[in-house]
Amino acid sequence: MARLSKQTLAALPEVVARPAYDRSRLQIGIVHLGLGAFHRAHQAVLTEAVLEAGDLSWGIAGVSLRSPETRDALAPQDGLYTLDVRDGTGDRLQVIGALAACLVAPEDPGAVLDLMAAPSTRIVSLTVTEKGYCHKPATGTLDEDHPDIRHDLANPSSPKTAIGFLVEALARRRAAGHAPFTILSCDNLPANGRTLARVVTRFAELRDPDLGAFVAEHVDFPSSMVDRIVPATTDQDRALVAKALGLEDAWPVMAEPFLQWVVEDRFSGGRPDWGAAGATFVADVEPFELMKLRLLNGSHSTLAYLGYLAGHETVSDAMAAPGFAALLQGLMEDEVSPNLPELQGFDLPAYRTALIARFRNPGLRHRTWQIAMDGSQKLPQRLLQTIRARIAAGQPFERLALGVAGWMAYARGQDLAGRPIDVRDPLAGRIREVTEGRSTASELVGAYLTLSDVFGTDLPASQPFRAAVTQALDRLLTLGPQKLVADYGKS
Ligand code: CS2
Repeated sequence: MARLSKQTLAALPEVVARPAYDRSRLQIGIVHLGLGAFHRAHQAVLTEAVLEAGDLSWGIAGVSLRSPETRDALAPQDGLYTLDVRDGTGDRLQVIGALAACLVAPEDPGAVLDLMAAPSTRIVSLTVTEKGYCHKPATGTLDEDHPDIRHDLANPSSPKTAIGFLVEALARRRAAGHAPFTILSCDNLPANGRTLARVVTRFAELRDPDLGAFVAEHVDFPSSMVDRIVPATTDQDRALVAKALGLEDAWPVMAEPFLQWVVEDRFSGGRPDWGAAGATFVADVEPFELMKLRLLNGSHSTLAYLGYLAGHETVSDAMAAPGFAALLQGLMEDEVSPNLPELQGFDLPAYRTALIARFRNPGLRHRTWQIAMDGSQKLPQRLLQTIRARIAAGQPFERLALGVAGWMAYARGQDLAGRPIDVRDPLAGRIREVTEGRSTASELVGAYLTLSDVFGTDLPASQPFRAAVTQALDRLLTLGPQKLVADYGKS
Protein backbone atom coordinates (compact mmCIF):
# COMPACT_ATOMS: atom_id res chain seq x y z
CA MET A 1 0.00 0.00 0.00
CA ALA A 2 1.35 3.49 -0.89
CA ARG A 3 2.20 5.90 1.92
CA LEU A 4 0.44 9.16 2.71
CA SER A 5 2.66 12.03 1.44
CA LYS A 6 2.39 15.20 -0.61
CA GLN A 7 2.65 13.09 -3.78
CA THR A 8 -0.25 10.83 -2.85
CA LEU A 9 -2.58 13.50 -1.35
CA ALA A 10 -4.55 13.77 -4.58
CA ALA A 11 -5.34 10.06 -4.46
CA LEU A 12 -7.33 10.37 -1.21
CA PRO A 13 -11.05 9.60 -1.36
CA GLU A 14 -13.30 12.67 -1.65
CA VAL A 15 -14.64 12.37 1.89
CA VAL A 16 -11.21 12.87 3.45
CA ALA A 17 -10.50 16.57 4.06
CA ARG A 18 -6.97 17.73 3.19
CA PRO A 19 -4.94 20.95 3.04
CA ALA A 20 -6.20 23.27 0.30
CA TYR A 21 -3.47 25.87 0.92
CA ASP A 22 -0.01 25.83 -0.67
CA ARG A 23 2.19 24.02 1.86
CA SER A 24 5.36 25.02 0.03
CA ARG A 25 4.70 28.61 1.19
CA LEU A 26 4.36 27.74 4.89
CA GLN A 27 6.61 29.69 7.25
CA ILE A 28 7.46 28.47 10.73
CA GLY A 29 5.94 30.84 13.30
CA ILE A 30 5.45 28.33 16.11
CA VAL A 31 7.88 25.87 17.64
CA HIS A 32 6.00 23.24 19.60
CA LEU A 33 7.75 21.19 22.29
CA GLY A 34 6.21 17.75 22.93
CA LEU A 35 4.99 16.38 19.61
CA GLY A 36 2.52 13.84 21.00
CA ALA A 37 -0.93 12.83 19.82
CA PHE A 38 -2.61 15.48 21.96
CA HIS A 39 -0.94 18.42 20.24
CA ARG A 40 -1.62 16.93 16.83
CA ALA A 41 -5.33 16.51 17.63
CA HIS A 42 -5.78 19.88 19.35
CA GLN A 43 -3.65 23.01 18.78
CA ALA A 44 -2.41 21.79 15.38
CA VAL A 45 -6.00 21.36 14.22
CA LEU A 46 -7.00 24.93 15.11
CA THR A 47 -3.77 26.18 13.53
CA GLU A 48 -4.68 24.21 10.40
CA ALA A 49 -7.90 26.23 10.18
CA VAL A 50 -5.86 29.45 10.40
CA LEU A 51 -3.65 28.26 7.53
CA GLU A 52 -6.74 27.33 5.52
CA ALA A 53 -8.03 30.87 6.07
CA GLY A 54 -4.91 32.16 4.30
CA ASP A 55 -2.40 33.20 7.00
CA LEU A 56 0.60 31.00 6.13
CA SER A 57 2.98 32.57 8.65
CA TRP A 58 2.02 30.10 11.39
CA GLY A 59 3.40 26.77 10.28
CA ILE A 60 4.49 24.56 13.19
CA ALA A 61 7.88 22.97 13.82
CA GLY A 62 7.21 20.04 16.15
CA VAL A 63 9.96 18.97 18.53
CA SER A 64 10.09 15.61 20.30
CA LEU A 65 12.13 15.97 23.47
CA ARG A 66 12.86 12.28 23.86
CA SER A 67 12.24 9.68 21.21
CA PRO A 68 12.50 9.84 17.40
CA GLU A 69 9.33 7.76 16.89
CA THR A 70 7.00 10.55 15.75
CA ARG A 71 9.56 12.10 13.41
CA ASP A 72 10.40 8.66 11.99
CA ALA A 73 6.71 8.10 11.29
CA LEU A 74 5.93 11.53 9.88
CA ALA A 75 9.07 12.58 7.95
CA PRO A 76 8.47 10.08 5.11
CA GLN A 77 4.92 11.53 4.95
CA ASP A 78 6.15 15.14 4.57
CA GLY A 79 4.74 15.87 8.03
CA LEU A 80 1.20 14.92 6.95
CA TYR A 81 -0.98 12.82 9.24
CA THR A 82 -4.64 11.95 9.62
CA LEU A 83 -6.98 13.13 12.35
CA ASP A 84 -9.76 10.59 12.87
CA VAL A 85 -12.69 12.02 14.83
CA ARG A 86 -14.85 9.28 16.34
CA ASP A 87 -18.20 9.35 18.12
CA GLY A 88 -19.21 5.71 17.87
CA THR A 89 -21.41 6.24 14.81
CA GLY A 90 -18.68 6.84 12.25
CA ASP A 91 -15.32 8.41 11.51
CA ARG A 92 -14.57 11.90 10.20
CA LEU A 93 -11.14 12.03 8.57
CA GLN A 94 -8.95 15.02 7.90
CA VAL A 95 -5.34 15.12 6.76
CA ILE A 96 -3.52 17.90 8.60
CA GLY A 97 -0.71 19.86 6.94
CA ALA A 98 0.27 22.33 9.69
CA LEU A 99 3.47 20.48 10.69
CA ALA A 100 6.14 22.08 8.55
CA ALA A 101 9.05 20.30 10.27
CA CYS A 102 9.68 17.55 12.85
CA LEU A 103 12.79 17.61 15.02
CA VAL A 104 14.21 15.24 17.64
CA ALA A 105 15.90 17.25 20.37
CA PRO A 106 18.43 14.68 21.68
CA GLU A 107 19.74 14.10 18.13
CA ASP A 108 20.55 17.74 17.53
CA PRO A 109 19.76 20.19 20.34
CA GLY A 110 21.57 22.93 18.42
CA ALA A 111 19.10 22.73 15.52
CA VAL A 112 16.18 23.09 17.94
CA LEU A 113 17.82 26.10 19.61
CA ASP A 114 18.54 27.72 16.22
CA LEU A 115 14.90 27.42 15.27
CA MET A 116 13.68 28.74 18.62
CA ALA A 117 16.09 31.66 18.39
CA ALA A 118 15.09 32.58 14.81
CA PRO A 119 13.30 35.97 14.68
CA SER A 120 10.44 34.40 12.66
CA THR A 121 9.55 32.17 15.65
CA ARG A 122 7.00 34.13 17.65
CA ILE A 123 5.42 31.47 19.82
CA VAL A 124 6.85 28.43 21.58
CA SER A 125 4.05 26.19 22.79
CA LEU A 126 4.29 23.12 25.01
CA THR A 127 2.58 19.81 25.70
CA VAL A 128 5.25 18.08 27.74
CA THR A 129 2.90 16.53 30.37
CA GLU A 130 2.94 17.35 34.06
CA LYS A 131 6.35 15.84 34.74
CA GLY A 132 7.94 17.86 31.92
CA TYR A 133 7.73 20.97 34.10
CA CYS A 134 10.37 19.51 36.46
CA HIS A 135 8.52 21.07 39.35
CA LYS A 136 7.33 19.91 42.73
CA PRO A 137 3.65 19.15 42.15
CA ALA A 138 2.62 20.10 45.70
CA THR A 139 4.14 23.61 45.51
CA GLY A 140 4.51 24.31 41.77
CA THR A 141 8.14 25.39 42.22
CA LEU A 142 11.19 24.26 40.22
CA ASP A 143 12.72 21.01 41.46
CA GLU A 144 16.29 22.27 41.63
CA ASP A 145 17.62 18.79 42.45
CA HIS A 146 16.02 17.21 39.37
CA PRO A 147 18.90 15.44 37.56
CA ASP A 148 17.90 16.85 34.15
CA ILE A 149 17.64 20.38 35.55
CA ARG A 150 21.11 20.04 37.04
CA HIS A 151 22.33 18.77 33.69
CA ASP A 152 20.79 21.72 31.84
CA LEU A 153 22.26 24.25 34.25
CA ALA A 154 25.70 22.76 33.68
CA ASN A 155 25.28 22.33 29.89
CA PRO A 156 23.20 25.27 28.63
CA SER A 157 23.78 24.65 24.92
CA SER A 158 22.77 20.97 24.95
CA PRO A 159 19.68 20.93 27.18
CA LYS A 160 17.45 17.92 27.85
CA THR A 161 14.39 19.62 29.34
CA ALA A 162 11.84 22.00 27.88
CA ILE A 163 12.89 24.48 30.59
CA GLY A 164 16.54 24.32 29.52
CA PHE A 165 15.62 24.83 25.85
CA LEU A 166 13.35 27.78 26.60
CA VAL A 167 15.90 29.63 28.70
CA GLU A 168 18.85 29.07 26.35
CA ALA A 169 16.77 30.19 23.34
CA LEU A 170 15.60 33.29 25.22
CA ALA A 171 19.22 34.09 26.18
CA ARG A 172 20.29 33.80 22.53
CA ARG A 173 17.47 36.05 21.32
CA ARG A 174 18.32 38.59 23.96
CA ALA A 175 22.01 38.56 22.96
CA ALA A 176 21.04 38.97 19.28
CA GLY A 177 18.59 41.80 20.05
CA HIS A 178 15.49 39.84 18.98
CA ALA A 179 12.25 40.18 20.93
CA PRO A 180 11.42 37.13 23.08
CA PHE A 181 8.81 34.65 21.90
CA THR A 182 5.57 34.10 23.81
CA ILE A 183 5.55 30.85 25.78
CA LEU A 184 2.22 29.03 25.65
CA SER A 185 1.62 26.13 28.01
CA CYS A 186 -1.00 23.62 26.83
CA ASP A 187 -0.67 21.11 29.66
CA ASN A 188 -3.18 20.05 32.30
CA LEU A 189 -1.79 22.10 35.16
CA PRO A 190 -3.55 24.75 37.20
CA ALA A 191 -2.45 28.27 36.18
CA ASN A 192 -0.19 26.51 33.66
CA GLY A 193 1.23 29.79 32.32
CA ARG A 194 2.05 31.08 35.77
CA THR A 195 3.52 27.75 36.84
CA LEU A 196 5.72 27.71 33.75
CA ALA A 197 6.72 31.34 34.30
CA ARG A 198 7.74 30.45 37.85
CA VAL A 199 9.96 27.50 36.87
CA VAL A 200 11.46 29.16 33.78
CA THR A 201 12.24 32.40 35.64
CA ARG A 202 13.83 30.50 38.51
CA PHE A 203 15.94 28.42 36.13
CA ALA A 204 17.05 31.58 34.28
CA GLU A 205 17.89 33.20 37.59
CA LEU A 206 20.03 30.21 38.60
CA ARG A 207 21.95 30.61 35.34
CA ASP A 208 22.33 34.35 35.69
CA PRO A 209 20.35 36.81 37.85
CA ASP A 210 20.21 39.32 34.97
CA LEU A 211 18.67 36.75 32.67
CA GLY A 212 16.16 35.91 35.40
CA ALA A 213 15.16 39.56 35.66
CA PHE A 214 14.87 39.80 31.86
CA VAL A 215 12.53 36.79 31.70
CA ALA A 216 10.42 38.08 34.58
CA GLU A 217 10.02 41.44 32.91
CA HIS A 218 9.78 40.73 29.18
CA VAL A 219 8.37 37.26 28.50
CA ASP A 220 4.64 36.55 28.20
CA PHE A 221 3.33 33.26 29.58
CA PRO A 222 -0.41 33.17 28.84
CA SER A 223 -2.27 30.34 30.60
CA SER A 224 -4.52 28.12 28.54
CA MET A 225 -7.10 25.46 29.30
CA VAL A 226 -7.02 22.63 26.77
CA ASP A 227 -9.62 19.93 26.37
CA ARG A 228 -10.02 17.04 23.98
CA ILE A 229 -9.91 13.33 24.73
CA VAL A 230 -7.15 11.81 22.59
CA PRO A 231 -6.31 8.16 23.37
CA ALA A 232 -2.97 6.70 22.27
CA THR A 233 -3.11 5.36 18.70
CA THR A 234 -3.17 1.56 18.36
CA ASP A 235 -2.25 -0.74 15.45
CA GLN A 236 -5.94 -1.43 15.02
CA ASP A 237 -6.53 2.31 14.56
CA ARG A 238 -3.73 2.42 11.97
CA ALA A 239 -5.33 -0.43 10.05
CA LEU A 240 -8.77 1.23 10.05
CA VAL A 241 -7.35 4.57 8.90
CA ALA A 242 -5.31 2.89 6.14
CA LYS A 243 -8.45 1.17 4.92
CA ALA A 244 -10.39 4.43 4.81
CA LEU A 245 -7.56 6.38 3.13
CA GLY A 246 -6.42 3.70 0.73
CA LEU A 247 -2.94 4.81 1.89
CA GLU A 248 -0.74 3.91 4.81
CA ASP A 249 -0.39 6.52 7.57
CA ALA A 250 2.24 5.45 10.14
CA TRP A 251 0.83 7.64 12.89
CA PRO A 252 -2.73 8.94 12.66
CA VAL A 253 -4.37 10.43 15.77
CA MET A 254 -7.79 9.49 17.19
CA ALA A 255 -10.01 12.02 18.96
CA GLU A 256 -13.51 12.70 20.20
CA PRO A 257 -15.56 15.43 18.44
CA PHE A 258 -15.38 17.78 21.47
CA LEU A 259 -12.62 20.40 21.45
CA GLN A 260 -12.18 23.34 23.77
CA TRP A 261 -9.32 25.81 24.11
CA VAL A 262 -9.56 28.83 26.41
CA VAL A 263 -6.52 31.11 26.19
CA GLU A 264 -5.33 34.31 27.88
CA ASP A 265 -4.77 36.95 25.23
CA ARG A 266 -1.19 38.00 26.01
CA PHE A 267 1.00 37.48 22.93
CA SER A 268 3.37 40.41 22.57
CA GLY A 269 4.72 39.08 19.26
CA GLY A 270 1.28 38.45 17.76
CA ARG A 271 -0.64 35.20 17.37
CA PRO A 272 -2.69 33.22 14.87
CA ASP A 273 -6.40 34.00 14.68
CA TRP A 274 -7.27 30.88 16.64
CA GLY A 275 -10.49 32.60 17.77
CA ALA A 276 -11.95 32.32 14.27
CA ALA A 277 -11.14 28.61 14.44
CA GLY A 278 -13.03 28.06 17.71
CA ALA A 279 -10.67 29.02 20.57
CA THR A 280 -11.97 31.38 23.24
CA PHE A 281 -9.81 34.29 24.42
CA VAL A 282 -10.33 35.56 27.97
CA ALA A 283 -8.52 37.77 30.47
CA ASP A 284 -8.24 35.06 33.13
CA VAL A 285 -8.22 31.34 32.37
CA GLU A 286 -7.95 30.12 35.93
CA PRO A 287 -11.66 29.48 36.64
CA PHE A 288 -11.91 27.44 33.41
CA GLU A 289 -8.78 25.46 34.26
CA LEU A 290 -9.97 24.66 37.76
CA MET A 291 -13.35 23.55 36.48
CA LYS A 292 -11.88 21.31 33.79
CA LEU A 293 -9.08 19.82 35.91
CA ARG A 294 -11.32 19.04 38.84
CA LEU A 295 -14.43 17.83 36.98
CA LEU A 296 -13.02 16.12 33.88
CA ASN A 297 -9.54 15.09 34.97
CA GLY A 298 -10.53 14.43 38.60
CA SER A 299 -13.25 12.05 37.37
CA HIS A 300 -10.90 10.56 34.78
CA SER A 301 -8.24 9.67 37.35
CA THR A 302 -10.79 8.28 39.81
CA LEU A 303 -12.26 6.15 37.05
CA ALA A 304 -8.82 5.09 35.80
CA TYR A 305 -7.64 3.67 39.15
CA LEU A 306 -10.90 2.06 40.23
CA GLY A 307 -11.65 0.94 36.67
CA TYR A 308 -8.23 -0.64 36.19
CA LEU A 309 -8.45 -2.42 39.56
CA ALA A 310 -11.95 -3.66 38.65
CA GLY A 311 -10.53 -5.21 35.46
CA HIS A 312 -11.76 -2.68 32.88
CA GLU A 313 -9.39 -1.99 30.02
CA THR A 314 -11.00 1.20 28.73
CA VAL A 315 -12.95 4.17 30.03
CA SER A 316 -16.05 3.23 28.06
CA ASP A 317 -15.89 -0.37 29.40
CA ALA A 318 -15.79 0.97 32.97
CA MET A 319 -18.66 3.38 32.25
CA ALA A 320 -20.77 0.43 31.13
CA ALA A 321 -20.18 -1.41 34.43
CA PRO A 322 -22.56 -0.94 37.40
CA GLY A 323 -22.01 2.13 39.56
CA PHE A 324 -19.24 4.01 37.73
CA ALA A 325 -21.48 6.64 36.12
CA ALA A 326 -23.33 7.18 39.42
CA LEU A 327 -20.06 7.47 41.36
CA LEU A 328 -18.70 10.11 38.96
CA GLN A 329 -21.99 11.98 38.80
CA GLY A 330 -22.08 12.20 42.59
CA LEU A 331 -18.41 13.13 42.78
CA MET A 332 -18.82 15.99 40.31
CA GLU A 333 -22.15 17.27 41.56
CA ASP A 334 -21.84 16.98 45.34
CA GLU A 335 -18.11 17.11 46.01
CA VAL A 336 -16.45 19.14 43.21
CA SER A 337 -18.91 21.67 41.77
CA PRO A 338 -19.83 23.38 45.08
CA ASN A 339 -16.18 24.37 45.60
CA LEU A 340 -15.49 25.79 42.12
CA PRO A 341 -15.16 29.51 41.51
CA GLU A 342 -18.15 31.19 39.83
CA LEU A 343 -18.13 30.99 36.01
CA GLN A 344 -20.63 33.59 34.84
CA GLY A 345 -23.04 32.31 32.20
CA PHE A 346 -21.53 28.82 32.19
CA ASP A 347 -23.98 25.90 32.37
CA LEU A 348 -22.25 23.59 34.86
CA PRO A 349 -24.99 20.89 34.98
CA ALA A 350 -24.91 20.64 31.17
CA TYR A 351 -21.10 20.37 31.27
CA ARG A 352 -21.31 17.50 33.78
CA THR A 353 -23.92 15.66 31.73
CA ALA A 354 -21.79 16.10 28.61
CA LEU A 355 -18.77 14.68 30.45
CA ILE A 356 -20.60 11.47 31.30
CA ALA A 357 -21.56 11.11 27.62
CA ARG A 358 -17.97 11.85 26.52
CA PHE A 359 -16.60 9.16 28.85
CA ARG A 360 -19.12 6.73 27.36
CA ASN A 361 -17.98 7.40 23.75
CA PRO A 362 -17.84 3.85 22.36
CA GLY A 363 -15.75 4.99 19.38
CA LEU A 364 -12.68 5.58 21.56
CA ARG A 365 -10.58 2.94 23.22
CA HIS A 366 -9.04 5.07 25.96
CA ARG A 367 -7.13 2.75 28.26
CA THR A 368 -7.52 3.18 32.01
CA TRP A 369 -3.80 2.29 32.24
CA GLN A 370 -2.91 5.31 30.07
CA ILE A 371 -4.79 7.77 32.29
CA ALA A 372 -3.44 6.06 35.43
CA MET A 373 0.10 7.07 34.43
CA ASP A 374 1.97 9.71 36.45
CA GLY A 375 -0.59 9.86 39.24
CA SER A 376 1.87 11.52 41.62
CA GLN A 377 1.99 14.48 39.23
CA LYS A 378 -1.75 14.57 38.58
CA LEU A 379 -3.42 13.97 41.93
CA PRO A 380 -2.66 17.36 43.53
CA GLN A 381 -4.56 19.48 40.99
CA ARG A 382 -7.18 16.87 40.09
CA LEU A 383 -8.32 15.72 43.55
CA LEU A 384 -6.29 17.09 46.44
CA GLN A 385 -7.00 20.78 45.85
CA THR A 386 -10.74 20.13 46.00
CA ILE A 387 -10.26 18.07 49.15
CA ARG A 388 -8.37 20.97 50.76
CA ALA A 389 -11.27 23.31 50.01
CA ARG A 390 -13.77 20.84 51.49
CA ILE A 391 -11.72 20.25 54.62
CA ALA A 392 -11.46 24.02 55.12
CA ALA A 393 -15.24 24.31 54.82
CA GLY A 394 -15.90 21.30 57.07
CA GLN A 395 -17.58 19.39 54.20
CA PRO A 396 -17.47 15.62 53.54
CA PHE A 397 -15.45 14.20 50.62
CA GLU A 398 -16.05 10.46 50.57
CA ARG A 399 -15.88 9.97 46.79
CA LEU A 400 -12.79 12.16 46.37
CA ALA A 401 -11.12 10.13 49.12
CA LEU A 402 -12.01 7.00 47.18
CA GLY A 403 -10.20 8.40 44.12
CA VAL A 404 -7.09 8.97 46.25
CA ALA A 405 -7.43 5.49 47.79
CA GLY A 406 -7.74 4.04 44.27
CA TRP A 407 -4.40 5.61 43.37
CA MET A 408 -2.82 4.25 46.56
CA ALA A 409 -4.06 0.74 45.82
CA TYR A 410 -2.83 0.98 42.21
CA ALA A 411 0.50 2.76 42.49
CA ARG A 412 2.10 0.26 44.90
CA GLY A 413 2.40 -2.01 41.84
CA GLN A 414 0.02 -4.92 42.37
CA ASP A 415 -3.71 -5.27 42.02
CA LEU A 416 -5.99 -6.64 44.72
CA ALA A 417 -5.45 -10.21 43.53
CA GLY A 418 -1.69 -9.72 43.83
CA ARG A 419 -1.05 -9.48 40.07
CA PRO A 420 1.71 -7.02 39.10
CA ILE A 421 0.80 -3.61 37.63
CA ASP A 422 3.15 -1.81 35.23
CA VAL A 423 3.12 1.52 37.10
CA ARG A 424 4.53 4.45 35.09
CA ASP A 425 5.25 7.32 37.43
CA PRO A 426 8.36 9.33 38.26
CA LEU A 427 7.77 8.40 41.91
CA ALA A 428 7.11 4.68 41.25
CA GLY A 429 10.41 3.58 42.82
CA ARG A 430 9.91 5.74 45.88
CA ILE A 431 6.33 4.50 46.29
CA ARG A 432 7.45 0.88 46.12
CA GLU A 433 10.06 1.61 48.78
CA VAL A 434 7.69 3.26 51.26
CA THR A 435 4.85 0.76 50.79
CA GLU A 436 7.04 -2.38 50.92
CA GLY A 437 5.66 -4.84 53.46
CA ARG A 438 2.62 -2.67 54.33
CA SER A 439 -0.76 -4.25 53.82
CA THR A 440 -3.49 -2.73 55.99
CA ALA A 441 -5.23 0.48 54.92
CA SER A 442 -3.81 2.50 57.77
CA GLU A 443 -0.25 1.23 57.18
CA LEU A 444 -0.48 2.03 53.49
CA VAL A 445 -1.97 5.49 54.01
CA GLY A 446 0.73 6.23 56.59
CA ALA A 447 3.39 5.24 54.07
CA TYR A 448 1.95 7.33 51.23
CA LEU A 449 1.55 10.39 53.44
CA THR A 450 5.34 10.59 53.79
CA LEU A 451 5.40 11.78 50.14
CA SER A 452 5.33 15.52 50.72
CA ASP A 453 5.91 16.27 47.00
CA VAL A 454 2.38 14.94 46.46
CA PHE A 455 0.54 15.70 49.71
CA GLY A 456 2.39 18.76 50.98
CA THR A 457 2.74 19.01 54.74
CA ASP A 458 -0.86 20.08 55.48
CA LEU A 459 -2.73 16.97 54.31
CA PRO A 460 -0.55 14.46 56.22
CA ALA A 461 -1.22 16.55 59.34
CA SER A 462 -4.98 16.67 58.73
CA GLN A 463 -6.96 14.20 60.82
CA PRO A 464 -10.07 14.36 58.58
CA PHE A 465 -7.91 13.63 55.53
CA ARG A 466 -6.11 10.67 57.03
CA ALA A 467 -9.37 9.24 58.40
CA ALA A 468 -11.36 9.61 55.16
CA VAL A 469 -8.65 8.13 52.93
CA THR A 470 -7.96 5.26 55.35
CA GLN A 471 -11.66 4.44 55.50
CA ALA A 472 -11.96 4.56 51.69
CA LEU A 473 -8.90 2.34 51.19
CA ASP A 474 -10.15 -0.09 53.80
CA ARG A 475 -13.51 -0.37 52.00
CA LEU A 476 -11.70 -0.85 48.69
CA LEU A 477 -9.46 -3.59 50.08
CA THR A 478 -12.23 -5.46 51.87
CA LEU A 479 -15.19 -5.09 49.47
CA GLY A 480 -13.17 -5.11 46.23
CA PRO A 481 -13.54 -2.48 43.50
CA GLN A 482 -16.49 -4.02 41.62
CA LYS A 483 -18.78 -4.29 44.61
CA LEU A 484 -17.67 -1.01 46.13
CA VAL A 485 -18.38 0.93 42.92
CA ALA A 486 -21.57 -0.99 42.11
CA ASP A 487 -23.02 0.13 45.45
CA TYR A 488 -22.94 3.76 44.26
CA GLY A 489 -25.38 2.78 41.52
CA LYS A 490 -27.93 1.54 44.08
CA SER A 491 -28.53 4.57 46.22
C1 CS2 B 1 -6.41 12.32 30.88
C2 CS2 B 1 -6.29 13.55 29.99
O1 CS2 B 1 -4.51 11.00 30.47
C3 CS2 B 1 -5.07 11.75 31.29
O2 CS2 B 1 -4.60 11.98 32.38
O3 CS2 B 1 -7.16 12.65 32.01
O4 CS2 B 1 -5.32 13.38 29.00
C4 CS2 B 1 -7.64 13.92 29.35
O5 CS2 B 1 -8.04 12.97 28.40
C5 CS2 B 1 -7.59 15.29 28.70
O6 CS2 B 1 -7.16 16.23 29.65
C6 CS2 B 1 -8.95 15.68 28.13
O7 CS2 B 1 -8.93 17.01 27.78
